[in-house]
Amino acid sequence: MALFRRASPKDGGGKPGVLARLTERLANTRQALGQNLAQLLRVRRPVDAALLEEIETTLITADLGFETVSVIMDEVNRRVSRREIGDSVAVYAALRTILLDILTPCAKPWPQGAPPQVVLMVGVNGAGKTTTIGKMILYFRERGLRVLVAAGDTFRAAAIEQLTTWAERGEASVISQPRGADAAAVAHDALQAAQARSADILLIDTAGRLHTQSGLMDELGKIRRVLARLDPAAPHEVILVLDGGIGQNALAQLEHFHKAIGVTGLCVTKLDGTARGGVLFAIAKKTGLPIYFLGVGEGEEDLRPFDPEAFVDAILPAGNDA
Ligand SMILES: Nc1nc2c(ncn2[C@@H]2O[C@H](COP(=O)(O)OP(=O)(O)OP(=O)(O)O)[C@@H](O)[C@H]2O)c(=O)[nH]1
Ligand SMILES: [Mg+2]
Repeated sequence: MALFRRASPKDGGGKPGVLARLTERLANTRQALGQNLAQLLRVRRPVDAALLEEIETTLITADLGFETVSVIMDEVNRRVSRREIGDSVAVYAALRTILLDILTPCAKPWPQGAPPQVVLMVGVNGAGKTTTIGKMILYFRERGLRVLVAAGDTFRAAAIEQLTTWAERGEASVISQPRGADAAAVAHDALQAAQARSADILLIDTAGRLHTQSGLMDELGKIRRVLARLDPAAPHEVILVLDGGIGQNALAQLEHFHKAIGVTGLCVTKLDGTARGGVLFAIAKKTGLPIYFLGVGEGEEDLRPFDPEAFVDAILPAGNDA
């Protein structure tokens, strides 16, 4: 599946290019990380302890997390002592490759298997689950897939309406039951419908929940068991939707959800308007889980298949010109 294009000279005229739009959306993270590093490293100077300390502080401030930063700094130090890095400008270039290397293992194409592929979307309240599903409906439909959605958030009538509005835009059918219904029953009906209608992909919305709400966490297990009765391989994917704006807390959420339901991949939302996008490096380093999509806005075009090079280019431009 073609992931999003890198910027090319053709992007120059008229409509801003894909990379330019991503750069604009990630402006706050670019400022926190790229511009601060560029300021520090743009003027050629020798690498000394004070400079290394300033780099470390900048990385921590940009939400990369202590552990990830210490791995990065170890690598920078190694390269300095091997004389691969001679000055501040070389440090900037090295940081770009080190950061890219952290993200690259997490860039995986969307997995494909025998249809219907069942995708359970989970996360805390307001993380962006329903919006991401809405964008995914359009994304997969554009690629010729038959999409079905399940309104598994049965707590609020508004949640069902929100999902239905997105589904109408994407000409996808919604399987729902009245508010208060059993979410596992909705998931069961939806998979039966997906099988009967030869859908390619079934996206199941769920209510937001916290790990402290054990009843709600158990409900995810029930959904899983009910789905497996109809297809032992279902759900094929359990996607945790993380709000990128919460910084390091995303890691704690991930741990809780992983323990409760087993997460197979991630979508990180709301990377627009936050300076905390550096958390992506911490997520990648600590989990190694596939990151399938980034959310960089509320519109349908604001779902980006994860492209580490484009992400690094957007927040840490080549040529030290942030
Ligand atoms: N700026 C921005 N806003 C987003 C993004 N993704 C979602 N939102 C907004 O975040 C708010 C919450 O999104 P929802 O999709 O309703 O979140 P949810 O996880 O389904 O929430 P609950 O169902 O209440 O748990 C909405 O106002 C969305 O428009 C994003 O990538 N960028
Ligand atoms: Mg929702």
